[in-house]
Amino acid sequence: MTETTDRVKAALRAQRIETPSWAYGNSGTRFKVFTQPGVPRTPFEKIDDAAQVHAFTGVAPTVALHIPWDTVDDYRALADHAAERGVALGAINSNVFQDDDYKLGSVTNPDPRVRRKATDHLLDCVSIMDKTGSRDLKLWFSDGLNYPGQDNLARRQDRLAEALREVYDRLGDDQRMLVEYKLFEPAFYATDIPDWGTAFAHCVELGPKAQVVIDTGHHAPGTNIEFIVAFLVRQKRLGAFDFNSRFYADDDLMVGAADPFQLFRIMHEIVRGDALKPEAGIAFMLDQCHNIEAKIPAIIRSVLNVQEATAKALLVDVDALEAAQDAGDVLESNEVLMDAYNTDVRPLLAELRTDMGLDPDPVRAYRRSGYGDRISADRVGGDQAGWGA
Ligand code: AOS
Ligand code: ZN
Ligand code: ZN
Repeated sequence: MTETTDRVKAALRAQRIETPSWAYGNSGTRFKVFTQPGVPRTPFEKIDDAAQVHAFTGVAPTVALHIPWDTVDDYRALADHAAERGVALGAINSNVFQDDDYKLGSVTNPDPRVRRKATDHLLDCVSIMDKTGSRDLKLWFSDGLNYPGQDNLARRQDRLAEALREVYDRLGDDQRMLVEYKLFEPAFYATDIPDWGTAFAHCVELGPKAQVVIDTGHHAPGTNIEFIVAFLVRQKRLGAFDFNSRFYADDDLMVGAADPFQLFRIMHEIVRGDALKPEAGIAFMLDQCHNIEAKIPAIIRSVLNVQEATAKALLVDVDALEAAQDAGDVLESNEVLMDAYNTDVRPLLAELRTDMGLDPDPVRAYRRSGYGDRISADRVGGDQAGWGA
């Protein structure tokens, strides 16, 4: 038991979870943005908040940026600021969806001028990565069609491939592009990268620096996401997760809140594929919006939820599972898996945090710290994240 505990603790200690800058700002739905006191007014303040999440959890040392929401004059100064706060800048998220020009698409737009503008933005993002030291460019396209016949589906794939190639060729040796797919929204009839298969095919065509991102909220209800994880890990094409949870659509709620069992199943495939360690190259990012709950403690809660699912996945008795699978024992295999899922890992995680010099209860420790009261008093006129992504 001690040996297992030590192994599980070592893996959890090495785990890294990236938080998104936009989750710290105000966000909402198309009906209403409820503003909260103390939200960051600048990218620098978003980093200050992200540093709190890392300080209380010990496993969230990087912050993803979004361009242009986090545009600053001096990216090196932002990176230095992050370092002073004990964190670093993570993935750069591009934005080719919020300009009027993109009504009919960005890189797939029928108008070559708009395509050029969108591709140039993506290239600019790579230049920003050169300054921030970020490894990953995350590409999400809102491109798609609302009506059959609106545009030529196949030609849009050609335009997409052309833009991706140009950006891919601009990447440095240590940089990657992460291609995100989404079944629907804002386009409702056809999305240009609707599923993992489309993202995967483009990545294979591009080369090894192109990897797929799985946003857990971007599938049809009932999709077996852990299958996608297992497949992409096996193909060495899973670059990142955008973790969040959903009841109906792309809800962007706290990961592990709607379906902790699904999160466990996903992490089980990660552990089975030996893909948890940072060297495996999978970025475990959150992509969430906290519309009604307090943001920093919600992000801390999300990190803890990922840790809990991971701890359970690490507790699966692999020898017993494989023996049962090889023997074709359906019930026993399932029971071995469920035993791990049903384990209360909270005491183990509390112990780990104490070992790491952290408070065993990060959410309450954050609340007690008074940081929330301080930012509410100090920051007046906090900005909107940009959009309820
Ligand atoms: C949109 O639905 C996607 O989830 C994007 O990953 C993301 O929220 C956006 O790119 C944030 O910048
Ligand atoms: Zn996403
Ligand atoms: Zn999304």
